[in-house]
Amino acid sequence: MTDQSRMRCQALADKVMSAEAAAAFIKPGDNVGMSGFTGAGYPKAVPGALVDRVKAATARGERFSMGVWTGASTAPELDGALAKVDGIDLRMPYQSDPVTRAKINAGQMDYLDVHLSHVAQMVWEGFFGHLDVAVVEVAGITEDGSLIPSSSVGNNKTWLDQADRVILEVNSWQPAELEGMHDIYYGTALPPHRKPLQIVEPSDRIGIPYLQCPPEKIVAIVPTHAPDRNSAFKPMDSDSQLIADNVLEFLTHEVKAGRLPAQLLPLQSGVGNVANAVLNGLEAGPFRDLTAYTEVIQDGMLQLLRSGTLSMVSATAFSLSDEGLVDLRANIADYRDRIILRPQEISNHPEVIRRLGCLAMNGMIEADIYGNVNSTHVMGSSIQNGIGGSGDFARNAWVSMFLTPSTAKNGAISCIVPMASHVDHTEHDVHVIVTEQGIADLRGLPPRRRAQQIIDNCAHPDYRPALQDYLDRSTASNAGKHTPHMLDEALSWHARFLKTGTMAPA
Ligand code: 0RQ
Repeated sequence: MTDQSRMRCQALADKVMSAEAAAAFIKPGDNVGMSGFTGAGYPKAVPGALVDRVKAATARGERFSMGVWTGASTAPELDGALAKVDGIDLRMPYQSDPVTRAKINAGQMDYLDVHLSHVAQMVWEGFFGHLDVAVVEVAGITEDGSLIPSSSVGNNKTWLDQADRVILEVNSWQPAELEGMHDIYYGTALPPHRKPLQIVEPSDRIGIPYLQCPPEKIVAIVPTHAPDRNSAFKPMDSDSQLIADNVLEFLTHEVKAGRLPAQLLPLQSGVGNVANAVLNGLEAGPFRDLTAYTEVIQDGMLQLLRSGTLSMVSATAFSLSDEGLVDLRANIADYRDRIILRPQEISNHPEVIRRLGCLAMNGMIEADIYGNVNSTHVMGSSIQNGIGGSGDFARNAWVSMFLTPSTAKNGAISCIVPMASHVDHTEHDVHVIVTEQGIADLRGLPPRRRAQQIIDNCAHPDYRPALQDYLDRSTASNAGKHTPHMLDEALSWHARFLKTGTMAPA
């Protein structure tokens, strides 16, 4: 049944139908732009109906697969379910689903790992082909047909602008108080017609609270009442606590040195447990009245808003655990004036990040001794998630921090290695590396001094002697060279792990 308070537009009433009927508007080979960002605001009904269509086609001996484009990661019932039935032939721009990951790494699905701020302009330029259908969750449709965005914005504006056919899911489970929280900017243009974005504080609004879509493009409206997918955060372990403590100490030191104001600069915090732990750590620190210009709002951010540590946050999506969601729904009247959700091309816009001077804190898989960072590929070849927004922020931040425990897989892998097996963030974009062991502040240091800092301060003691030996022998055998490596040994640590199950020297 349609919830009249959410479906207020009488002119669109005849477009209401079941998910099955709506899914019939999607054809094999279509490119489909879906809403969804870190488990928030993804369509809840049409993907399941699409899975049934794919299964029926397969049973008839036909192939039914699509290009699936989103804001970022979605949920098992979208990414996982469609991947499982081989319904996706190309996925972009970010995923974190185990089934999708396995299909990509088995070579059965193509994946484009794209900077999140680049997606909209690359779609306008046509690099991914034409967008046939948009499937977008909204929290409601107003009397005049304006769309109330849901718990994420992501690329929805671009999907609605570019798609030939639009399917809307109106999810009455999403809080009604979302109305008014969003800032959708309609002034974007391609060069040479671009204008400066007038965001000089994270709290600045430059757009309107609604998404717009020409009514003649809307082919189906599906009422739903279903929760977002939420991932629980792991309980804070001692490594995460130590990393958080190290970040706090660094920020305090920067304030003392006069390089950061007492209210710091707008925070950006990446996905994952370590990032959430750092936010929790800030709660205990001396800082008040902070702001965040970031991509996702995690549990830790809500807690900081509640206590006043954070005065406001600008992002593109929520990324909450079950407890975080209960908190948001219970206190949304209090939070709503201090949260702005924007399209990801604006939340992650290099121009704004550079102007505001964001403090970027992102997780990583490994860093090498010279400061090159791998965020995406395990052992150089297997995609984990994707670069997401980490490059948008790292490249343009005032201070770009990368955080990781010093080892992975119970100590069998050192996250500090001689040479990164894949590079997402070069030594030029990585300012500070933080592990539970300590901090390496690489700013102003030439390569060999960077290497010494990283080995001394960040590497696990079990791996420090071997890393030191690598640096010493590389330096000796390359006397006078700028960034000494022994190419025959550079990736031998990864090769040793693949052969023996540990990077530890025999
Ligand atoms: O494997 O899942 O099998 O246990 O990688 O590692 O320690 O749980 O860390 O959840 O913080 O994720 C870089 C992936 C870190 C994330 C990454 C294995 C480890 C584990 C996950 P299991 P942890 P986190 C803006 C910011 C890119 C996007 C981004 C990420 C799994 O932070 O996706 O920054 N970043 N977005 O065991 C082999 C190593 C390893 C390793 C860890 N050196 N070698 N495996 N692992 N280190 C937000 C958005 O864009 C949405």
